[in-house]
Amino acid sequence: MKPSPSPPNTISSGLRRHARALIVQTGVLSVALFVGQMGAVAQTVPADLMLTDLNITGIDQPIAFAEPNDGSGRLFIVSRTGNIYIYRNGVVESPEFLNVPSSTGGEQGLLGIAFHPQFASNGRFYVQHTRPAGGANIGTFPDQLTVEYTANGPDPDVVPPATRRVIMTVGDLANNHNGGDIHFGPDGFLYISIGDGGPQNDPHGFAQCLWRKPADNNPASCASGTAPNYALLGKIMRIDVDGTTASAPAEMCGTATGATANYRIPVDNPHVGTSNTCDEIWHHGMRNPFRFSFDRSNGDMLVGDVGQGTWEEVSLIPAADGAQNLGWRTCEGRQLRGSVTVDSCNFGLLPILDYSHAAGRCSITGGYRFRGPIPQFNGMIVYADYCTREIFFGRPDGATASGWSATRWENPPGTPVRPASGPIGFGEDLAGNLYLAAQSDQVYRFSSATAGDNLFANGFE
Ligand SMILES: [Ca+2]
Ligand SMILES: [Ca+2]
Repeated sequence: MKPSPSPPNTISSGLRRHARALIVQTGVLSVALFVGQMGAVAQTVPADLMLTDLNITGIDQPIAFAEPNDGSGRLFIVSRTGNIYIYRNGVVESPEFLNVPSSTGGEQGLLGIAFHPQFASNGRFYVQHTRPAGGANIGTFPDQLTVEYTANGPDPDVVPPATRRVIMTVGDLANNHNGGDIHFGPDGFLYISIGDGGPQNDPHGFAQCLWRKPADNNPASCASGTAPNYALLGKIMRIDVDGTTASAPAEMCGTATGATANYRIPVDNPHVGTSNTCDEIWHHGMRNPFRFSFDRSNGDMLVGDVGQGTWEEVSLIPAADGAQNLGWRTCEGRQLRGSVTVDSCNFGLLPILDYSHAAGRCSITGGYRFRGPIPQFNGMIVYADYCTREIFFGRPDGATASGWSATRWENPPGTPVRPASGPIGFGEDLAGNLYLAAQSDQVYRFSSATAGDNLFANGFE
């Protein structure tokens, strides 16, 4: 039977299973969730909150984590230099789950992983990575690719590379600002972040352009011109990977026009039905949305957008609230780009939290809204700075212009809690435990001996 585009708000049987699991978890956590929703004073940092080093060795630049809801107890850890590992029973297993050959210069590499909501039955998962050297690329630098693999077969701990299918291709012009995070939303659609292409100050104005655009150093020319045309840079995309499109129309910008696309456009995407707007786009106006996440309790999206030279920012976007413009390159944080005048930006969606490059800070990683088994910590937004290695906790305060404020994690007071090297990724397991990956191959877990953090140690199925 020929598949048809998924209607909005329809939940497949597999997703219903997933939804039931979430309801079970929500029920157990209901007291903590209620407290979290009370707002300003609910979230506190347990005095014994720790950044526990899992003493993992042999993973080169861990950057992303994911746990499929398949009962296997496997946590998957992505190495930026191209491998995906299985972590189970406290051990990194050998051989690796899969190698994805990738370019790794600058910020390129294997950057994210997402398991299909029905992975337990269909074996499908998705990665975002930079094409290895030697391929035919759209731009002057290797393309950013969204790729599917299938883990079915006699040994599901190893993936046949031949199951690879390219889903989406985005051209690039520099080795930085590749975004690269990838997650399924609670609606069952796949979301992918990509930066403005680089190198600095979005010279071509891709982030504010919703259409195919030449690299002409003219942000005002948001129109299809002489090929190659760039699109989808500086955006978060939303696509349906449960079907194909036989002949991609021009409004599908992540595949060649007229070719078979290995995805469909959700019918309620915000730019469907308007001309000269790429239909994959969910949000736009970002510089480098290097890491984003979904709040597992309510589906809100949290975007950490890396700033230029002055401000780093975190935006919180309500679930299903598409078509947001996060303001880059007009604004940086809650300010005009490069301005030190606080709250000088009145363009686009303002971030709930930002911080300046004072005191050596340089680049945001994260974050997540903590929903794991440490009840006092529930609802806290967690993010980190790559250069200073400081970790910040954000919470609603009902007082500042954004309604949110953040504090640096210190223990003892005055001494920041830091990973041993620059933080480059966060991730959750099925129980909501939060992990932090650091540049020089460390993996940490947020834990609290007294706050019941083993409550869901074996998952909630
Ligand atoms: Ca780039
Ligand atoms: Ca359109």
